[in-house]
This record gives sequence, structure tokens and C-alpha cells, in this order.
Amino acid sequence: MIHHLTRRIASARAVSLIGPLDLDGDAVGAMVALGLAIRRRWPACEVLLIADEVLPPRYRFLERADLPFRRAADVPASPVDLALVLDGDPGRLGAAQRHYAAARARGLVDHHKTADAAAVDVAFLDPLAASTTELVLQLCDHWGVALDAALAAPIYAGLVFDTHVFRYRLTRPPTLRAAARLMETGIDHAWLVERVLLDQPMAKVRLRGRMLDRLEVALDGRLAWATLDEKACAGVETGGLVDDLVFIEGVEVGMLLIARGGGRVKLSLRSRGGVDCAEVAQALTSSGGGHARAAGATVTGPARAVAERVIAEVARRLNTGEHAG
Ligand SMILES: [Mn+2]
Repeated sequence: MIHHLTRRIASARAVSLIGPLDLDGDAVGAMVALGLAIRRRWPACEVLLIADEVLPPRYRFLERADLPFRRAADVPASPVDLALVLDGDPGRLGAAQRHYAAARARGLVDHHKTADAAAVDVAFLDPLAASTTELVLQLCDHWGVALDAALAAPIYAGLVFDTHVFRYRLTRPPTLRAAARLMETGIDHAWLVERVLLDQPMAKVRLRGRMLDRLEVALDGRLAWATLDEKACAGVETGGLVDDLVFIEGVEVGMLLIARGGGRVKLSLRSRGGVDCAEVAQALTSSGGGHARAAGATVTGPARAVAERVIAEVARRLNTGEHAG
């Protein structure tokens, strides 16, 4: 896989690196790091970074003046030799979709277990990688691109974002060895972690307080949940709030419901036991999905009715999965 991708990039005059909808620290880090690595290895290759949205303020410190992020709607879709989607599903690109479609060849660099190599011309995938930036580091090593602080910072940003600073399951010995190598370039670990993860807008902290105030439990304390309405969430980025609902003693599944306009509810699920959140989200609506431990969906109906449906789905899985470990 790595050789095939390398050949494709080596023969390309222009490569687009495309981020999925809802850019996160790993997607942004992977775009910046891979862009920089390609530029260093093949200086004549033109590299474009494209996403549906403008770069979220949190990640602006990663952007380089010589590799600016372009909003898909602001640039014409050109038939570049290769378009690569990083850290996401080529079916979820928003306005960047037409850039992907216009390319002569299409590919994927990703660590999601649902990534499908058969759907693209070239892929570099590893569902055991802790972040897509961990795969970018492997590409740098394969290409002989020297690791310095400029390259290490976006790679490290993706690594700490996706593992929540090495807390989650995909943190393995190679992840920590990679982290050590990255730190040895002189990057500031504490500063990067603050910028990428810890610093929160005041409005989000207050919203978290409101969420915790409304905490309810079900299924003998094994599911914790809360509901917020659209008004309370106005102007606040709600990503990650649901994580606070699953790391509670005895809780295995966390659920956050955000009531949106038009009778729709945004559902976010987290699991740390045997319940597969993606299955639960899919049981509610065919457009639901994600990972076993983190999933979501947009469902029609009153929030409480949606909650009851989720609780019933989780209850079935808790009962049948009792002895599965
Ligand atoms: Mn990722």
C-alpha cells in the first residue's frame, strides 16, 4: 500500500489533500504534515489543502503561510493528478466533494476501521494506528523526510487529539515511541496539548455545567444521559461534551441529545464497555454510524422519545453481551 501511494505521489504534478466535514485535530494535523512532507520530498509537486469549511480557530496555529487551507467553495475544482482524503470518509466531504471527484486519481490515508480501500485508486490504511498523523509519520520515514519541529508539531497534534493525550485504547507501544521521537525534535508538549485539547471557550465550560446539571441515569446506572436544547447550545461547539457522560463510575454508555429545530435531535453516544455505539446509532436510523466506542446520528422525534429508544437498544445489548467480556 505504501509503495503504491508513494509512486502515485512521486509522479503527480499536483496533489490535493482533502479534509472531511467537521475538521478535527487529527484531520488538520494530517493535512498540514503530509502537505509539508510531500513538499520536502518532491519540491516541484504543487500541494493544495482543501476542506468544506474555513479552518476552525483552534487549529489556526498549525496552518503554514506556504500551505494555506482553502475553503472548497472559494477555489475552482481542478483535475489534479491525485486527491487524497485524510482521516475521513470520501462520502462526507461537503463542498470539497467536487474537488475530489475532479481528480484524475483518488485515494485515502486513514485509520478508521470503516475505511474502504476498494472504493479508491490508492489507499494507505491501518485501523490500529492511533491517529492518521501516525500514518503520516510512517510515510515521512519511508520517504526519508527528516523529522524536525515544524513537521513534528502537526503530527503530534493529531496524535494527542485522537488519543486524548494517550488515554484511549489505540495507544500502543509504537504510538508512545512515535510520541517520544516527536518530542525529541523540541516541540512543546504541554503547550500543544493546551492548544489542541485543554483550552475551552468559557461558553462551552458553562454549557458543560448545564449538561452535568441535567444528568440522568438509566439501566441501573450503566447509562448516563443528558439533553440540551438548541438555544442553550447557540454559538457553542458541542464536540466532546458527551465524553464527560461515560467516564462516571459504573457507567458504560454515555448519551447526549441536542434538540434541534424541525423536531430533529442530534444524538451522540460513547461506550467503554461491550456495547457497540455504531450499531445502536444504526438501529435508530440508517444514516447513523461511527465507531464501536463513539457514534452519532440525527434522529426525528421528541428528545425523550429518542432517549427511550436508545435506552431500549442499549438494554438489549447489555443483556445479551453480559458474558462477552
Ligand atoms: Mn483520526
